[in-house]
Parts: sequence; structure tokens; C-alpha cells
Amino acid sequence: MAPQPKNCRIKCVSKIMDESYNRLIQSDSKSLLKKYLSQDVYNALKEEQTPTYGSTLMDCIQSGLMNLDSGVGIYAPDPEAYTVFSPIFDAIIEDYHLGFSPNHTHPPLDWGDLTAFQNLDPENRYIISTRVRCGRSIEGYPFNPCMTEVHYKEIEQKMTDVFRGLSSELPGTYRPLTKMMRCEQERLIEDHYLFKEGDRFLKAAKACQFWPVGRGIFMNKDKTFLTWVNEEDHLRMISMEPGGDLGNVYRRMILGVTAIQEQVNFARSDRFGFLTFCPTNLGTTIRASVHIKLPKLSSDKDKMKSVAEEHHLQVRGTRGEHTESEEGIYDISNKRRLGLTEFEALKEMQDGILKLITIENSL
Ligand code: ADP
Ligand code: DAR
Repeated sequence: MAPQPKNCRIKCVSKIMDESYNRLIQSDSKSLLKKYLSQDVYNALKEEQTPTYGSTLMDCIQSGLMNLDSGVGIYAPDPEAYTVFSPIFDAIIEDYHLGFSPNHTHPPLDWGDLTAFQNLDPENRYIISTRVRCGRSIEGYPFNPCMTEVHYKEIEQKMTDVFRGLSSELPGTYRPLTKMMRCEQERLIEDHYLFKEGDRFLKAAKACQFWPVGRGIFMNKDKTFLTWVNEEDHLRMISMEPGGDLGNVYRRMILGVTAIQEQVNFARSDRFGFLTFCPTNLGTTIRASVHIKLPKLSSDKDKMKSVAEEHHLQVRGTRGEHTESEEGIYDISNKRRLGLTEFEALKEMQDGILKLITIENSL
């Protein structure tokens, strides 16, 4: 999307953005956007645009302005937004990633020693399933709000070709949403494989344009290695299986990411590591999670969440973000993804989950 004349786009939205910003500031929103977008920062950034795609402050914060219940409330419409709007992004990034300050630099990729990871629940008493995912953006493309229909189709075509070349335990099938029956789509979502549709936060961020063109899911034959194409990020590469064998799930994700990166150039910055649409996913982009039942600990949700936070873990509902627990199943994962290596992120998750299980056993 070529940048439109500065004064045209900016002036058109300025009054609307001012009114929405004032509504945010006067609300009881707990978003990091409200916490850090002071009037001075707002005034300093409201006329800025990114050089290549012309993204504006409104493009970054529209989701958080429309959804006062956002946890974060900001996305990067293109990679340059992290630099042009750094006063707001840096503050939110430092808070969310627990101290990644403007003078920190993300470490090089380091998968680490896989033998350090174990089956977290060998007797299958608590953990229903384990999943490790990472996100990647493809070099040369902007993020969702700036993508054209051609961009979506190009990425889908490129990835369809890449998936055809996968080997060992990875071969499978790519299923474009445009050719998927509704009942199959709903079944895959129900079974936790496919991304949900119509997320209001992503919609408000203009991340669902031309939907469902260019969107789809690759699944290997055992449905243990998946890749989401053009949902929130260009790619989400996912390894998952029943039980608690974190080591095997991590091994398979590494196998898949390594195979795909031989054919695709991922967007990476020296400061932030792998770049993503949402600042909460920068760096390693890794979210390692268990679906787990902790009946005693979860009887006191506040206690469970505070113990989880002590170990840098995040508690989500059964169907992921912004959902509730069903039948006492929680999605618990590492919170930090930036400022530490892939190995450290996995280790932080493993140590935290083992601690929660120890506490559950002690109650
Ligand atoms: P992400 O951050 O990877 O996008 P979401 O919170 O959107 O994750 O969840 C995506 C899907 O992955 C949801 O259907 C969720 O239920 C599923 N999921 C997450 N963790 C696990 C797990 N350990 N086992 C099975 N499914 C999982
Ligand atoms: N819904 C937004 C995003 C928070 C992080 N999750 C992502 N990127 N899926 C919010 O501000 O709550």
C-alpha cells in the first residue's frame, strides 16, 4: 500500500482518533496501551507515518481504542512501526516482556540441549496435551493491515510449494479456508488444530481483510505438526500431541521450523529477533503450553494465576486467548518470548509447569 499524502490520511482520522483516545483515557481499561500512551506520547506520534507503507498511529492502536478490554491494545501494521512509534512500543514491550528495555538486544536463536526437556507428567495425571508454537513473518511483506489480496495469495502459494517439499515425519496436506467445508473448519477449530475466526481484536486491527483469501492450515498426517498461514502472523508453526512429552513436541517443532526456513526468508531484527504483528510475540515467538487440569489449585483461580505469574507463566482458557476454562482444563504457557533464548523460554515453561504440579500434589 503506497503511503497516501501525509496530510490527507492523518487529517481525516485525527478528530476520530482524538475522540477515541479521550474515551480510552477516561475509561477503566487495564490495557498496556492506556497505561503508556500518555497525552505527550500521543501528541508526539499522532502525525507520524512509516516511510514504506504510510502506517499511522491509528493503524497501530485502533484495536485497543475499539476494545477497551484489550490486555495490550497495540499491533505493528508493518515492521517499520516498531521504530517510528518506538515511544509507545518500547514502553509496552518492556512491561509485557518483564524488563526488555530499549537498550536490550534479543539473543541469537538457540534451541539448546533438547535432553533438558522431559515428559512433564509421565503418569498422565494432569496434562491432557502439550503444544509448542512459534510465529514467523516473511521478509519483504508488511503485516496484516497493510497486506493486499495479492500479498495473501503470494504467501499462500509460496507456502503451498514449501509444504510439498517436507520429509521425515512432516509430510501432509495444506487446506486453504477458501476450499474448506464449514463443518470441517468448525471441527478443526473444535479439536484445537485450526485458528478461531472473527477475533474482534484482530478484526478491529484490520487483520482480517479479504478473509478467507490466502488463509489456511497445513497438517502432517498425524496432525502433530501444523502451520497456520496468514492468520495473525504470516506463519504459525505448531507441534502438538496428547500427553506431557515436552521434549518430543519441542523436537518436532524445531524439525519443522528448520525445514521451512531452508526455503523461506524470515523477517528478523537485531534488536527484537523474529518480527511479529503483535509485540507480545516478538523475539523467540515461542509459546509452549499444556492443556492441564489442576483441580485443587484451580479451585482458587486467583491463587493459581498468581503462582503462575511468579513463574512467568500465563493462564488462558481451554480454547486459548480470551476464552474460559471448560471442564477445568486450562491452557498454561510461558509468558516471556523476548530477551531470552528459545531454550530459556522452554526451560522457564517446564520449570513453571513442574512447580504447579508439585503444588497441586501438596494440596
Ligand atoms: P496462539 O497463541 O498459539 O495463537 P491461542 O491462545 O490462540 O494460541 O490458541 C490457539 C489454539 O491452540 C486454541 O484452539 C487452543 O485451544 C489450542 N491450544 C493451545 N495450547 C494447547 C495445548 N497444550 N493442547 C491442545 N491445544 C492447545
Ligand atoms: N487481543 C490483544 C492481543 C494480545 C496478545 N495476543 C495476541 N497477539 N494474539 C489484546 O491486547 O488483548
